[in-house]
Amino acid sequence: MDRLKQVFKAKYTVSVEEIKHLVRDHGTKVIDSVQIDQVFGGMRGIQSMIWETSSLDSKEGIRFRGYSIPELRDKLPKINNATEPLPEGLFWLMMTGDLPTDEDVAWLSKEWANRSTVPQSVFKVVDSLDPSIHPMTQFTMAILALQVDSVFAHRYEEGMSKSDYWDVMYEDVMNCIARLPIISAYIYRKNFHNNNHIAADLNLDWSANFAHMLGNDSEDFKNLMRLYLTIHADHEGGNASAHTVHLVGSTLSDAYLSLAGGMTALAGPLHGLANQEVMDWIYDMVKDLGTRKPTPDQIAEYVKKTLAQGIVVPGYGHAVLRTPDPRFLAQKDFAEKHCKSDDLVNIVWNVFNIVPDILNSLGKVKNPWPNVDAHSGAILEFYGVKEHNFYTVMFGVSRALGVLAQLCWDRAYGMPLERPKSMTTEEIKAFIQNSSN
Ligand code: HAX
Repeated sequence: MDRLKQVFKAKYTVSVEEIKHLVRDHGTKVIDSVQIDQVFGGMRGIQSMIWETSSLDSKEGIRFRGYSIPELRDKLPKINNATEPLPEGLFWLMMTGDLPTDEDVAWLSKEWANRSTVPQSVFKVVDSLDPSIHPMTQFTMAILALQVDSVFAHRYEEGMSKSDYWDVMYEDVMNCIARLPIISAYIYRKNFHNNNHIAADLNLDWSANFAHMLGNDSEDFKNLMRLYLTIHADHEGGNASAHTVHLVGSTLSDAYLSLAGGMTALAGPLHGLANQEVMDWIYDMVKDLGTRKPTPDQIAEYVKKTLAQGIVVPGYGHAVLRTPDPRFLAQKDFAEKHCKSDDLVNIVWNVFNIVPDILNSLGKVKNPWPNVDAHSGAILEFYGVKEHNFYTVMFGVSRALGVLAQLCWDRAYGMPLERPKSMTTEEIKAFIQNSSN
């Protein structure tokens, strides 16, 4: 049993025992009662899912196993002369609840490199796809094609004890994560660089190798990738991509099928596609105003024009957060150090100064502040990744870390098939009538 698997097994064994007692002794206590406006309102705020890897506070933002993003940037190992933490360290933390050592992170980098061979059939699937198919759709199809190697699917077909589910889920999760940078870089180079592919350098860590395969070997870009792939990894369980992975996984679909489901949710414009929408919107603004250095007044006018057209300002607002997203602020901090004179980065910062007041003035937006997607594109573009419709794929590579770590926990806990109850409007009306009688 490998290093991480051993620690994971020891941790989940304790947790399973605790949960058994907790449910036995307190199972009938009520956490939350559900209101009718929540039933019609996208189930906001209903607490009904276990998610161990991270937790979201509306004011503080995300905490991974109790650590905020600034704390992670300080405490997670930065090996290989990195100035940002390696996502390998975050994955270890999400899997075990413990901060890893430098040796743990070095081991995990090597382990993912060893598991990174992508079956040729997956490249053939990608090669067969028309370039007009959105990169996020291509990415999802490539993940589905990777399922050919699912250890869980093969073992289940042979007949496997429930007590082994966690073990094979772990194997699938590790293999899948190891291969995602390779398939996404392949999609990138196929679509945007004439099929001119760059071979993996398996001596590099997971993010540095991704940077290398995308085509930028600078140390700054490698560090950006380490930061980017760390901060996008998880946002507790209720967001659409995470929840979808959890739901699909609850049917005993394997890690690949579950992740592909989550990626189709991430591909929506109200979720992960917002990073593409932000840059398209900024480009439209620059074109409309005829300058890459718009004044605050010009930006304000453009924002009002967008709203008057009935279009949301992309990158702003959130279903849970009520302050500027710490993931936005971490990227801003990085940009201040590395690209503070860039025109597009400055537009992002000026938009940050202007949009919240305008959104507040509408009187209906619950969170006028920027989310993670408001900043990422401008920095990626600075480092040469200029193709906006690839940005959500990069988000997906990172998001896999959190949702797949949680899938390991789901299997270790023996989580049941998820099956909430729905109601018709007629039933709600009858309920209101009965409760007012
Ligand atoms: N611009 C204009 N109007 C906005 C807005 C924005 N950025 N954010 C919210 N609103 C509007 C809503 O459309 C809604 O209007 P209606 O009542 O007319 O339908 C009203 O304000 C109330 O919405 P809310 O309760 O504040 O927000 P929701 O929880 O319903 O929605 C969204 C949250 C993220 C979907 C929303 O803020 C939005 O559409 N933002 C822009 C898209 C975006 O950036 N998405 C990425 C979110 C983060 C993420 O998942 N990243 O991957």
